[in-house]
Amino acid sequence: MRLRSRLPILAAICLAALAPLASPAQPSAPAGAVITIRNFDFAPMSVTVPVGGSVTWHNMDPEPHTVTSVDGLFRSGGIDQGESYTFRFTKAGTYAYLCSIHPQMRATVVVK
Ligand SMILES: [Cu+2]
Repeated sequence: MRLRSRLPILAAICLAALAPLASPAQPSAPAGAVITIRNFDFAPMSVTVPVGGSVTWHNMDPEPHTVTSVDGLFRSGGIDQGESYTFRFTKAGTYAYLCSIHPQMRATVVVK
């Protein structure tokens, strides 16, 4: 169990060591993503992050929104204008979410 929990750290260290050899197109650290909430839309509507990556939603609208996963994994509560919510994804999968206040606002996070 203990060794298992260290494996992602070891992998990150290995990736960091190899980063200078990689092409510039490849990120050198586990990437995160930022999603802007504006005009009652999530932009971009689909992001892909690696396992262990974080996604931050930033609300630009003068209206509160939420980030609520369809399967119940995460639930931001109201995010006011200028505020953010961050969630770290630890398992691969495709996560559909919506704004619980405006359920027509829907988007997806892919973790792999
Ligand atoms: Cu909303």
